[in-house]
Amino acid sequence: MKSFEVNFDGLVGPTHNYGGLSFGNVASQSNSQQASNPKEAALQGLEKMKALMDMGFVQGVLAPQERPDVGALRSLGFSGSDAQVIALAAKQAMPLLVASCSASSMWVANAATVSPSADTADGRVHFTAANLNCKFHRSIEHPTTSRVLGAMFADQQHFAHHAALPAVAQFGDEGAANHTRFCRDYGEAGVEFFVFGRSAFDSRYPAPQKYPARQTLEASQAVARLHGLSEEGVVFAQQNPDVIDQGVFHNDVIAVGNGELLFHHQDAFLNTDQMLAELHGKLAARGGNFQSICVPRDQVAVEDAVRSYLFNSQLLSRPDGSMLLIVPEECRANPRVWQYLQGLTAAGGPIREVKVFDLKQSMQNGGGPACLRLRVALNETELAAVNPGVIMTPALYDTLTGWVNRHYRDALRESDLADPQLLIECRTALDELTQILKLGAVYPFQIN
Ligand code: SUG
Repeated sequence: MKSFEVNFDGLVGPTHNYGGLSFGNVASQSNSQQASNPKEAALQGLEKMKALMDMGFVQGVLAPQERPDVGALRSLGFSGSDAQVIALAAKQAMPLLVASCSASSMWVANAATVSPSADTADGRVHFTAANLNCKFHRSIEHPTTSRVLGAMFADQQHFAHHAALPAVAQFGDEGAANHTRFCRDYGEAGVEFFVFGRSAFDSRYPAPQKYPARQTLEASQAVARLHGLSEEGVVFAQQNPDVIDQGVFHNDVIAVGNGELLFHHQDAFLNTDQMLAELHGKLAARGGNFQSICVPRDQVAVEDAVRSYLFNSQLLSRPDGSMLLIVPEECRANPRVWQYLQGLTAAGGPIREVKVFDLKQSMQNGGGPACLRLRVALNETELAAVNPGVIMTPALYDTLTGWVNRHYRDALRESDLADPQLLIECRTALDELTQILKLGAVYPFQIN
């Protein structure tokens, strides 16, 4: 049976703004308070989805969330009508209003961890929504994420959904941003690679000194258990704490994998040789031939990787067996990174082509091409069981661009977040979106 890797991209929400909310994420911190352009952000994302669809990849869409999250503000003690809740928060605790307005659910690589049916004990595709509990503005995403994923992958015969892990730092889970799957073919059993930043219960693992390690070993292990993965089908590895302290807040800022290939920076991991040997051995036992491309620090420094998001790229398999790398414009702007990429594609290795996309609106908050997509490997039967409303088509692209152009503002500053009209605009847009994507009622304003 044929199988596919489907990329579900997060549609940028109408409140996209630069809140400076993510300590440890260099772009988020340095662009704080700048004016954003939500319309441009959403259109840039849609452009990438369309381009992948046009290249023949199966492309999906993941809906944004209702913001400001009035329910989250109410849970923090603000009361009255929705407009009063927003006004009170703006007056008394602006940082909380900003957090409740974040469109951060666009970075759907953090929405969940997904294990394809070929890897799981019960032969279903498993999803665990990420608790994202390192940052308040992201910790409020998972209830709606679960409802949206449930509406997209509703057939229980094929899809199993797990609630987010307990919301404590010991089980900090950032979803697929720290998870990669290696396989010979998407439909065959593979090796799932979980990268963690620290251990919550075992002090032998070093931790970063400056910035938080968002993903714990214990969270990764829990997800692997929930999904029914076998010991032969998983590898756990620790991220190098020094690179977390340089702004690598997720592993997908320093490594990307696809098929049998891991593309990574020299400084990405601890105990790299041992880890590569384990990946090689486990994939070989599944009939695969693991390969890795290590980018040396003397060609691309960690700082260049963080600024350009070279590794926050999409590594895609083409029908002829070669691979394509989708990178953000910032890679072309960095001479060392661009030179490295020229050499990489000329070298005759598996990565033959680089395509560049302008995702500046998202990049300024630390979200590149890889952050914007959730990968779901599906066989033909499973793909047929996905809600067809969320699969990108030329007609859906036209509908969504029209929808964005009608509902989104082209400038948003912090002071605009206190405007009660923004909530009304967001709800009006999302109500229409649930009909476009055939999701049913998934938002708090629709179900409460
Ligand atoms: O969690 N930025 C996100 C970026 C997530 C990137 N995802 C992956 N690497 N997979 C984060 O730090 C910034 C929001 C703000 O500052 O307004 C933010 O949440």
